[in-house]
Amino acid sequence: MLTGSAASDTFAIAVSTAGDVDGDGYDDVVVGAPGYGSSAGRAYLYAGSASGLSSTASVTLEGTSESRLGYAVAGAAISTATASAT
Ligand SMILES: [Ca+2]
Repeated sequence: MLTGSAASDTFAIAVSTAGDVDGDGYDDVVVGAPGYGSSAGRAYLYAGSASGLSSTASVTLEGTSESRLGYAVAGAAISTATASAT
């Protein structure tokens, strides 16, 4: 089970398959939590595997104040984010 860091995060208001971002052959999932940190927002990438989805985010992106990052997420967005995080 995946959970946000606080009730006000609105964790998982947006969830999308991200495709196979890390290229290991298993589809990964991106989850938005736009309410995180006084509406700065966060987006999390969870890696898929043979045993299922990881319960720990492999990538966490955080928005700036009031930006509500993660209000909507899609595979293309997290692919760009991953490229800048590596
Ligand atoms: Ca993958």
